[in-house]
Amino acid sequence: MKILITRKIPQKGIQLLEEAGHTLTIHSETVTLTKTELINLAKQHDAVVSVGGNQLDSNFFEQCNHLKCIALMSVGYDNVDINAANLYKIPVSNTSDVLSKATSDIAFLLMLAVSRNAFNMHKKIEQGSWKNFEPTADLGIELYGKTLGVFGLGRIGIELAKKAKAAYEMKIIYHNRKRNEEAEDLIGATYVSFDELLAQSDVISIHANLSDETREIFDKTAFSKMKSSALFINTARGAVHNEKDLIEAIQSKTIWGAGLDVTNPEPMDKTNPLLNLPNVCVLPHIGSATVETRDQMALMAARNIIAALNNQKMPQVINKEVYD
Ligand code: 8YV
Repeated sequence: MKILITRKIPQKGIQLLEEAGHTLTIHSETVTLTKTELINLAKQHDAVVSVGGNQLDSNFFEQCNHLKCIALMSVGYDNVDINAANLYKIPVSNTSDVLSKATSDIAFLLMLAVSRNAFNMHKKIEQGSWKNFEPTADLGIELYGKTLGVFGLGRIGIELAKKAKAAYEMKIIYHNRKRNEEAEDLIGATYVSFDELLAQSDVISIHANLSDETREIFDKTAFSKMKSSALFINTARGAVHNEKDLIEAIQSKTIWGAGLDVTNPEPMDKTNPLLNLPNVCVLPHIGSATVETRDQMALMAARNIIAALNNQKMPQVINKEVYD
């Protein structure tokens, strides 16, 4: 069968697909396919490994309804119109779980970096503006015994909570659409309302999917309900927060600071004021970017494709309903 891979992926995934006897078209690692290019290429293939944020919308599915399956090399699937995939009974899989540890590491790194204003201190040295030790300057906030509020407690949030408890004995609260009782038992997290999460958290970390419900849920009103010493960490999707409102909240000292691995758009413009605000650390969406995790993601995507092309269920299928 012919498989389109929309960006170069780690060799382990490519090898598995080739060993299974498939013919691969691997698009460039650095150039993003336009919607039209993607459709035209997908029309010539039986399956697609979608890497990055390809917009797989209703038009894509209408035009490419011949596809046997799509494997995403990501856990997030906000770029896919699942209803349209269902309409044409195309199974879509993701790479859940394998990136939870690596992504939660980045959330942890940002939490600590923001609490100690690490990125700006680095810049100060670079610019030659750090002169000498000042006992009352450059003070951070300690995380020991503080409250971590997880917005969207799933696998990544659980991994972060475990680290925050082990390192800083942090108390864990969370807000989800529905309670996650398994996670409550595992990490001793307490379910709270959205407003309670905002009011009680010293650190809020986002681990929710981007959906109509969560789009820009962290806006001016939400920031105004947070502690003035609070840290806002987002490693999920940039559109979960309103960037203008976040800038204003930090400039007006409504909150302490923010750590972002995701922005809207990506890449963030280099003139964005967030890059020069104190207590802000920005990274270029590297949550899953480790050798080990990317290998696992590529292997998982490949295994899902191989299963589907063997007329078996994709192990990590998102839209199970296509098999009903
Ligand atoms: C990927 C991600 O790096 O899995 C996700 O949802 O955001 C990241 O792991 C990105 O989507 C590229 O595929």
